Amino acid sequence: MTNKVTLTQFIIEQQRGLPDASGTFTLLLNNIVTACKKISHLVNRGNLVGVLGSAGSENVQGEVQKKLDIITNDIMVEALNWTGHLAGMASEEVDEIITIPAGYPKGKYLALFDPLDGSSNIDINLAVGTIFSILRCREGIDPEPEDFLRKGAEQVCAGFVLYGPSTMMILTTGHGVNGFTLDQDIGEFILTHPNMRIPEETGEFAINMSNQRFWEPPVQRYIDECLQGKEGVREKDFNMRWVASLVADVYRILTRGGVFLYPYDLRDRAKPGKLRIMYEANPMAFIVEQAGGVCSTGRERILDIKPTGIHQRVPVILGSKNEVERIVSYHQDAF
Ligand code: AFP
Repeated sequence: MTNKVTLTQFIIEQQRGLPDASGTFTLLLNNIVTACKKISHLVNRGNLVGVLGSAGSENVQGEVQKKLDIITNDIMVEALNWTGHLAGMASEEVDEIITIPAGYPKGKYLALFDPLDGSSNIDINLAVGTIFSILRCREGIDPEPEDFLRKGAEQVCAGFVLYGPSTMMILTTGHGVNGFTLDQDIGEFILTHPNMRIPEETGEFAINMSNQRFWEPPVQRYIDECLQGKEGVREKDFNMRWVASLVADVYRILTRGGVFLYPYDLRDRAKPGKLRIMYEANPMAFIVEQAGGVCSTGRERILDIKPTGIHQRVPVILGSKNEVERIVSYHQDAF
C-alpha cells in the first residue's frame, strides 16, 4: 500500500478542521495509542513473558482478576497520569476514580477505560481488547465521581483496540468510524478501514444462550423467532456467533452486520445487565451509532442514560438498525 495514512496524521488532519482545537486531544490520543501498543506486545508474547493466568484477586465487580487485567490497567494509568491532558481517570478494574498524582498538571479531559475486555479469553488465546472513552471536563479541577457520571452522548471520543490476529484500533470522534491496523514493522496504526458502516439488514445474532431462562419476554420472543428460521415468522434462517469478548463481537458487527444482546437479566435484580455503562456500553454505543447502527437497553437509547455510578451495569442491545429497532418494538409491545 502506498500513501499510508497513520492514525496520528489522520487525527491531526481531522482536528485541523475544528476552530478551537489546541492539539491537546491529539496528544492525549497518542498516549492512549502508546499504551495500547505496549498491551498488544504483551498479549502477543503471552506466556513467553509470564503474563497469563489468574492474579488471585477480585475486582470491584467481584470478578476474578487475571494478571493481565492488573498489568494492562497499570500500563494505561502510567501512560496517561503524567501527561497534563487529564483531570482524572476511571477504570473497570479500580474501585474508586483515579486521581492525577500531585506534581503533575491537570487537564481538561477525563479518560475511562476497560484495559482488558474479554479477559476470560486470554488464557485460551482468543481475542481480547482495550475499550476507552473520553469526556471533557472543567480544566484543572480535582474531579469527584459525579464529574464522570455523564450521558454517553457527551463523549468526545470513544474507541477500542482489538488484539486479534491483527491488532486494530477502531475510533470515533463523532465524525464517523475509522479502523486502523497496527503495522508491527513500523510500529504505527495505519488507516485500513475508512468510514465503517454497519449494514442495516442482518441474519446474524450474538447472545449467551445459557442465560435464556433469565431473559424477559421480548428477548425470548426475538430469539425464538430467529431460531424458527425459514419456517417461522421471520421466513429466513439466522446464524449465531458469541465470542464472549465484546470487542470481537462488536468488530464483527462493524464489518458484516449483526445484532449483539446482553439483555436485562432476571438473575439478580441489583444487576440489570452484565456490561458496564461507563467502560463498555457507552463507548460501544457511540461507535455503533456513528457507524449507522442502533444501541438500546430495549427500553431506552444507551447514550441518553444518566449514569448513577461509575461501575453501573446496563442491558445492551446493539448492531444493525432494522434488527435492533425490531427488538425495541417488542419491548414496547410488552411493557
Ligand atoms: P470478561 O472481561 O470478564 O471476560 O467479560 C467480558 C464481557 O464483559 C464482554 O466483553 C462480553 O461480551 C461478556 O462479558 C461475556 O459475558 P459471558 O461470559 O457471560 O458470556
